Amino acid sequence: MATINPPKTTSTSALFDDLPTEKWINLANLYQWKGFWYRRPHLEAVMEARSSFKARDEDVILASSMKTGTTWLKALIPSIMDPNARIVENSTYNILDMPSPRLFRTHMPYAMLPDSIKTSGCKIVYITRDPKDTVLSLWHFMNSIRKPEERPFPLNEFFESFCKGLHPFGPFHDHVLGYWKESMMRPEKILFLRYEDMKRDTSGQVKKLASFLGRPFAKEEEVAKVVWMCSFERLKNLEVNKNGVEPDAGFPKSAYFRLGVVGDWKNSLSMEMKKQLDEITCNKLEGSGLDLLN
Ligand code: PAP
Repeated sequence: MATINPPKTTSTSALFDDLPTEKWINLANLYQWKGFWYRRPHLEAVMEARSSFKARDEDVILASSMKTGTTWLKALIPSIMDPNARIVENSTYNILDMPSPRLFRTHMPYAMLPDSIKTSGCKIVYITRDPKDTVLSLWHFMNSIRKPEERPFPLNEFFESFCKGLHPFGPFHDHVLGYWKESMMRPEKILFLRYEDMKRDTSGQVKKLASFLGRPFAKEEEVAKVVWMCSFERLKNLEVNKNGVEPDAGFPKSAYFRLGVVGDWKNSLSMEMKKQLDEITCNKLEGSGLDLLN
């Protein structure tokens, strides 16, 4: 599955001087553009995609904010579209040469997607998760690239930053709401999934996903096979995921398969943190009809 990351054609350097910028957990500068925060290479890719990406009607776009279940769906979608498909991890692909159906993944907010994705017949699958588990998953993930002699990022600061919406592709809640509202208006265009539903009723959600993609299963055994092929236990124990390194950003592959459960926040977030983030979530989602809390 490729990233929506076409080759650069224009210079965007001058623009960055004028954008609001903040330091994120002592690690990277984030730039704010049209209401969302990005690391510079991500924002450059978003801008390039907006100016040059041309969606095809047969494309499938997997969208999410960070650490909400993308890796799981990156396995499920190709398995459903083509049972013999292998997951491609190569963002240097020439996307113009890719045969249809092309499968893409992106963390772009809905409002920032290239127009052709919104107006063509392509389908979007969005996955989200309780923000308490999301922030904790992101914290562990960022710690996975710390050197052994370095201490973990302070959880308090990391959490506060997340609550303020200051994290790559944040604010989290605005990201979720963008796709949620659109999925309500165009359910045939956007399938909105929650990680918790996927864990509770994996077969049911996988069948729903397959029907949405126009590839409904003929037999129950096929569902069971895809569910097993893409299960956390199986993927985590593949040699490539135990020892490989993600080519673009250099993260160990094992960091993408940490625990894979619902409610791990209870082991690390204090009750004050839970209250604070739940309140933000309730306020932000009020009246939307969406419930994210576990
Ligand atoms: P990304 O934003 O870097 O792509 P993403 O795959 O969305 O990350 O999220 C990673 C989370 O999904 C991890 O959660 P955890 O930190 O709470 O454990 C990871 O363990 C979980 N995950 C990865 N693959 C699967 C899977 N096959 N089934 C269930 N959960 C999974």
